[in-house]
Parts: sequence; structure tokens; C-alpha cells
Amino acid sequence: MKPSNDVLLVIDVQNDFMPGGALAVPRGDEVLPVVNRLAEGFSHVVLTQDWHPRDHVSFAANHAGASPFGTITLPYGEQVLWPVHCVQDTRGAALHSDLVAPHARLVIRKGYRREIDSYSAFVEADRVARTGLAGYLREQGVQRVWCCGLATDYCVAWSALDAQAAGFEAAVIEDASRAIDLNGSLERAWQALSKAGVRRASSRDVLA
Ligand code: VGL
Ligand code: ZN
Repeated sequence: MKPSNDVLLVIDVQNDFMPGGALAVPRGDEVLPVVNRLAEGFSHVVLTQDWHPRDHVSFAANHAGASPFGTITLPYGEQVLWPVHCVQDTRGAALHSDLVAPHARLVIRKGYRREIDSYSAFVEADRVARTGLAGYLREQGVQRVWCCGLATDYCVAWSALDAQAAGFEAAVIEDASRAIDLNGSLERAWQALSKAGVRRASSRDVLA
């Protein structure tokens, strides 16, 4: 069993990111058995939930003439436009019912401000607003952050990069994550992770 200074950060294992969901990640459901196995091996588990208001700036439907997977420029930079997903308090935003982590200590919700998206569990897309997760983890004596879930190239990667930048040792558990892979985003994510010194791990190594 991993001690409490290792945290398993389970990103956005929510209905809307599953096959058939509003923003389906290909084979996203395949992370469930792997994440469940990992969660059994960690005493400290934290979950995240993408949690948008219906009028969220990241939804293509809220911009006249825009289509999902296009981009716009916002005050904080380029923003990908997504299908409406993970609207607060809807079924799509709920954690998948086959996720088994009864001992998870904290659920961080993110992307709840209408005007700012947040892929990262630590810092919102304006790169200024903080979720409070780094402070919580520091206060709990956490040193290593093992990231997994959905999607590898967006919320998992951004969370791992910010964990590392916040002074934790971060890793992405590849087989416990699945990607959207939009215009080469997965390859770019692995490059950024590698450059930042984030470890690329497999669940077998983590549990060994
Ligand atoms: C995500 C796009 C938009 C993710 C969330 O969980 O990776 N991607 N919102
Ligand atoms: Zn989102």
C-alpha cells in the first residue's frame, strides 16, 4: 500500500467522457478497471470533476457560428471549443458509477467559472486562478502525485505539469489514462511532460 505522501489523482472519470457521452474520449471506459486497481493500492486518493455552468465559455454552443473542436481567442489565450459537457449537477457530470474509490478523501471541481476553463486540477486556464489543490496536498505532506484518468492530453497532462511546477514529483500513469488526441495533442502533451520531467509510468510499475 502506497503511503499517504503518495497521492493518486484521478482526473475526470465522468459519464460525459465515456463512449456515448457528450465529449467521448475513445476507449475512455477502459481506464475503469485499471484506476480501480490503482485506487486499492493507494491510501490517499483525490478525484476531480469537470464542472461547468451551462453558459460556459468553452462550449461551442455559446458562440454564434462556432463549431466544436474549433478554437477562439479569449483574454487568457487560445481556447478550444468543446461540445456542451459536464454541466453542473447533470448525469453527464457525475462520476462513472463503476469507479470504485470509496476512500477518496477529496473531490476537486474545476471549470466552474463561466469565463475561465480549467483543464488543470491546480491552476485554471488564465494561469492565475488556483483551485486550492496544491495547498491541500502540501498541508497533507504529499510529495508525489500520480495522475491518471481522462483525458491524457488535456486534463491529465495539464494537471501533471502543474503538479510538477508546484514542487511535487509528478507522474502520468499511461495505461490508466486515455486521450482525445485532437490535431496531434497527445504527442505534444507527451513532449511537454517529458520536458518538464514528469514521469511516464505504467500501473504495473506503480503497484509493484
Ligand atoms: C477535458 C476538454 C474539456 C478533460 C475537460 O477532462 O480532459 N477536456 N474539458
Ligand atoms: Zn471541460
